[in-house]
Amino acid sequence: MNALHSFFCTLAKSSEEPTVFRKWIPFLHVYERIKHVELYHVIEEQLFTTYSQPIIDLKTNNIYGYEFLLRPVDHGPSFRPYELFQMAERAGMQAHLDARARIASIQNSASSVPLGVKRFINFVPSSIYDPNHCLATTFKAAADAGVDPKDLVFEVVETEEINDIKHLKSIFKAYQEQGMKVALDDLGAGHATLSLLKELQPDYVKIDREIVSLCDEDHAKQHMIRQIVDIAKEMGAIVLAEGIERKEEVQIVLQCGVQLAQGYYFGRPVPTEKLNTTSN
Ligand SMILES: [Ca+2]
Ligand SMILES: [Ca+2]
Repeated sequence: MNALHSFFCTLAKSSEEPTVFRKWIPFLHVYERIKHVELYHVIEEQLFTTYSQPIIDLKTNNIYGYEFLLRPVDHGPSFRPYELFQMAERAGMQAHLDARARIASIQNSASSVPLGVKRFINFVPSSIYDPNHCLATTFKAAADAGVDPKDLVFEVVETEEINDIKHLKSIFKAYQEQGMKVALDDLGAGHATLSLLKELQPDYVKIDREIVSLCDEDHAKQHMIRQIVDIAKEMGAIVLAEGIERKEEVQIVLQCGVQLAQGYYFGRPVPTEKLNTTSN
């Protein structure tokens, strides 16, 4: 009985939650934590690490930055990042996971990425209910790790439906007030549209891979890329093309005026600690 009791106490605990609320975790959250106990342990014991994928400046061919991606640790339980985030949402642990993932990215970048090279880090807007309060640990982690705020770019995570623009603007503002930058991810995919781009005025725009893939064979895609570049230029935002896999795509996005590129053509995600930083 004692073992069972302690098991349930563990499942009902999340270190981001104030102690006073721990007894009042909704049943559905506890149910999800039991149903996916392995994923629960991944989040609670932080059995994840970060991989980094290079972002190239097409003008200089130098590494401009890296996007940080969540991955399982060696010899730990395997998981797909989106499944982990979906489970975390259903289990009431999304804010906890999102904050830990941001902090891990910042800390891992500190030892492996040189000063001046940008760190693109994903975030889930709905997990940040009060920007200044929820991001305090992120800002502290950056200061403690000695990461220059200017080198941090926070991008709205790709699967998130953006239905509260006012809220998202307040998150962008909180980051920018710290001297950090913000990016609109997956532009051109389901949720991220040109009108949203105009509304949000991010520092960076990431064009979704769906538009970039085979853009050399599709005039409608090229038109869309040029449109995005024109709008971004007006607001002073830097444009990045995601999902580049072929030389032909590099040539087209360059012709369209895109400055940054990311994709397997330039490099796959690798464990952050294994980055070859000497090339910078
Ligand atoms: Ca992203
Ligand atoms: Ca993306």
